[in-house]
Amino acid sequence: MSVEERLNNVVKTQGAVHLTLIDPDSQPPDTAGKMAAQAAQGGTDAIMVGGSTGAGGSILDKTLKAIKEQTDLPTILFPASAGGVSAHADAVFFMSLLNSRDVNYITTNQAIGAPLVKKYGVEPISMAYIIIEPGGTVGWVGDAKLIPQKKPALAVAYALAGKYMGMHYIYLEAGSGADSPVPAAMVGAVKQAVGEETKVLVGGGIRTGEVAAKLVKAGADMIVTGTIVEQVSDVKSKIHELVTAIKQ
Ligand code: 1GP
Repeated sequence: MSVEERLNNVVKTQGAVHLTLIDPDSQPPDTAGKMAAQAAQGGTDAIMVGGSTGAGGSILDKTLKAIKEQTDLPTILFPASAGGVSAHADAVFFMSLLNSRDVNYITTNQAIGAPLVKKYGVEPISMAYIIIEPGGTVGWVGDAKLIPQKKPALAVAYALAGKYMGMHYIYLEAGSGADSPVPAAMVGAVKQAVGEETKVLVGGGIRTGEVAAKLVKAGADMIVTGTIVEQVSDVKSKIHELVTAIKQ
């Protein structure tokens, strides 16, 4: 079964997926492996690996290897550029930053990275990446024309464009460590527009089970959390809190 099928199956049977994002730039590979193992014990469904800066090359490879050694969970690349492709991952969120002003983040990095994805045999999962205010580092790096929190219709328009271009997943991103996550009303409007088959991921600034549950209730199929894993001492308990809040 492909990683995409596996995730979609979790949505179908458990109501929602939880993804743990690990930034290779934030800790040594062995620590990343231990964090992933604890996240697995807490019930997360897969490990995303990537970051806006300093997340490529040998540090990326070593981080993935350490995660693979310590868990059986699928690993999914979350690349900021073609430099975020590694042969050691199971899958890659093959994204286009639809609301970027810079063609490099819409198609050029994708073209540079695509032959590597093929050569390495990493499973591509097509994704529309849409950055919402405040946007954080990724909004700045990706030169995104940030979607205002109070303009759900703009997020819907981009999400539909992604779906009509054939993307299976839509990622609504508020930016890592955002003060406020993507509003539930925006998530609901996007999910209603794209329908059941297209999966909606939400990330950026989600720190509690309560917030995650609200977003899933509004229509999110998958919740991504990253920063919180770096901040808590008990990763397993925090992930357990998030996972139990969003699953049926
Ligand atoms: C960032 O959406 C992800 O790309 C996760 O955000 O680090 O705030 O959990 P956090």
